Amino acid sequence: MAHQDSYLHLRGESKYIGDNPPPQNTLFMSVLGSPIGHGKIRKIETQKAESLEGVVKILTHKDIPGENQIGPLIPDEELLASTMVEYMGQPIALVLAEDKITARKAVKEINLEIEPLPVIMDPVEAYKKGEIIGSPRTFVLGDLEKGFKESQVIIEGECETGGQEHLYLETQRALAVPKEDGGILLYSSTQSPSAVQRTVSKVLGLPQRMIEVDVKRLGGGFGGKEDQATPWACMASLGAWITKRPVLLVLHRLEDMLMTGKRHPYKAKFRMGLTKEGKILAYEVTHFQNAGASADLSPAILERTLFHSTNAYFIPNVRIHAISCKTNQPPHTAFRGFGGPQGMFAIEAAIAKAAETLGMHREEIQKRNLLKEGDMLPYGQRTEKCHAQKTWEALCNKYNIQDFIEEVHQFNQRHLLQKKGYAFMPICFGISFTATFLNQGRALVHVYTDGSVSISTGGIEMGQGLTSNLIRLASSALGIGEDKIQIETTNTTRIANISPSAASATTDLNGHATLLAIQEILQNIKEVVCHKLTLPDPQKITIEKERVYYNGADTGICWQEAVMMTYFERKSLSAHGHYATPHIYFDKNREKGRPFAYHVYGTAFIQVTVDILRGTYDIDRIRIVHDLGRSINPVIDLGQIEGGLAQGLGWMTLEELAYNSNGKLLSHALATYKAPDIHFMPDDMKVLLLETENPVGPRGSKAVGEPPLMYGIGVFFAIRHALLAWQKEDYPLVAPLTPEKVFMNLYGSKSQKKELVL
Ligand code: MTE
Ligand code: LUZ
Ligand code: MOS
Repeated sequence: MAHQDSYLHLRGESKYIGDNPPPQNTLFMSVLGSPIGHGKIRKIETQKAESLEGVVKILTHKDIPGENQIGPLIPDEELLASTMVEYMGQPIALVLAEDKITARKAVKEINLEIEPLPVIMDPVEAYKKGEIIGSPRTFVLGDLEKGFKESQVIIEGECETGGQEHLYLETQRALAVPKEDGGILLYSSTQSPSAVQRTVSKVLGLPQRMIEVDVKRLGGGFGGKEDQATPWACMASLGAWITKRPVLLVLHRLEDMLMTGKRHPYKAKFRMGLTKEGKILAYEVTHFQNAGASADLSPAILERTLFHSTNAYFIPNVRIHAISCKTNQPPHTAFRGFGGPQGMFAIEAAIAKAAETLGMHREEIQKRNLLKEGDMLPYGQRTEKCHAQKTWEALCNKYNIQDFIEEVHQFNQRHLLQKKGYAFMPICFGISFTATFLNQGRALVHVYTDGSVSISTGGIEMGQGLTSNLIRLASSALGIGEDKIQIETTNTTRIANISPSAASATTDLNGHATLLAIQEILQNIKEVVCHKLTLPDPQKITIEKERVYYNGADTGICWQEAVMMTYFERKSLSAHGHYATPHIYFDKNREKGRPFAYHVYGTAFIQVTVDILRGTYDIDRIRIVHDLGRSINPVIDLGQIEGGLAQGLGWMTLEELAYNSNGKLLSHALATYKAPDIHFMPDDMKVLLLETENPVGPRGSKAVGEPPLMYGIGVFFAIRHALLAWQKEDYPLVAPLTPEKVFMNLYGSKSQKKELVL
């Protein structure tokens, strides 16, 4: 089954907010962001802008009828800045105009007087000044000091990862339409309709029931719309509530890149103790998260960093410490992996350093310490159905990796101006929201009298293929064709209190809920059929290919007839399913529990060639063995693996957010921010979907959305490996490793560099 939207997408026919002509009388909104990174607002003068022809109204914090507060976890974020601005681009005022161009023009005519204050861009500097968000967290396993005492080698070091722009194709946007009762019908490009509903209700001072949020699909979210679709929806709603006219707000790409938060940059300090054979006995790490100017989801993201700090390895003695640091960058937010990748990068960096100190291959240490069945993770959960070693071995055997490694060594002996490098990258990613209460999903299923089916869930289609997965699951549960099933928009009046479509758990939660609702309807149908045909046991009814069987024998009744019978018997053909992931909990006081329903495992092999003259590089080949459970739809899953991988590769290599010292983002356009394209991906790429058991997933499937991103981390160490083949040196463990940085690593520093002699 192809991706449900593929034909529409390819033909450019899929609809997004703002694609259809806006409703009559619609006003266009434009946002004035702070021109500086930190300062005290002295004056906001709007008269001149307001007098422009076509401008209807200018809104500031004073126009907010409810609370000027949108922080999702900690109330530390204003919708519109009142007295202080804390990052460049922070929204201050809104223009409502009869057309888009006038709205944009008027923004420039608003006069601001802001007294500048010092800007902090570095998390460690913020930490030293006491600028932290929430409380630092610490996970402990075993006895760290004892582990270090028993170690034969101890290494320490520092590493750094950069931020990442989400670069969803569809920028942030919302259309707010006033309803007759004073409420708002809101079309928002959000991963979290209930977060939008909740926050708009707070900002407008209206009950949640008066805010209806409807989402058809997103042109990508990648975490960037888990929480940060909310402010724009609030702004459009504020405009609609005040003017009683529909309001459309669509961010320009430049505005989106300047104003929204990104993946959190991190710095980390680590210490690792090992035996001479490479067994890791102790690991200590402190993560400094660059949270930006307000909390947003940072505390939850910090938590996932803690959970994933030992990646796919068992380490008996561990101390993980993590601090969220407040800086003058936009509030950084969810991004595929949600803090996990940053935690995993640090241990991979430590292993690289350890290997270089011990004179071993990195993969020897990786392999020796891979998780096994029943191993204890630092947060108190033991591995169950652990496939860390299995995916590693399957990778080596299936793809003859040893041959590639030979090839790399031989190539490096023969070539001076080019060096090859490789890296293995195992992953272990926990599936479930770490905030246990979010692990719930709901579905509303209707069967119409013609036998066609309508399904609403809390899940959002953002390109990841949720719609296709739900259709597949429903079609096989009902025993009817995929063409009979329709997935509706996600709407807060049909499904309430929705958890964000995030944490890779959308199909798990909403798929299970859909299956529960379907079971309830099928029960009614089966009982009616048995009653009508005077058969004793409804459980013996099955439906396959739209025909009804009893005990395996055709009853002569088809799906649609069974549906009609049920209707005439006045039994319900609709049901609401509610699913909550079983057996998960976490005790934050002890920092122990069983937070994840299961883990996803996999191993990647990445090989690169570095041009030693220019610092440029190519990815030669990638091999991946990925643990998928029983795939609902391999085409979708493969797309997720390749897409996630590409994003991970980009994060580690090309994608660099450059700020100046005043907090201005310099790389705020696609001319200056380079994301990987199809040419950057290796021509030679193979993925093996390893079928494994997962009793917890719908139809035995496993979540796939985020984990593959972390395979991309391997490319950093593959490039480093090639650099080491040129010259052994303690290269900085700083990502992204852009071609410029590679060049500077090769020739840039004052230390004695090997001279290139031809
Ligand atoms: N794939 C596409 N095409 N577009 C997206 O926005 N988001 C990613 C991933 N894959 C995303 C995507 C992120 S961050 C998550 S959490 C999951 O999809 C969310 O969907 P799922 O829970 O259905 O996997
Ligand atoms: N969002 C969230 C997430 O609120 N909690 C999580 O654990 C999570 N994990 C991944 C992505 N988004
Ligand atoms: Mo994904 S970062 O959980 O939206």
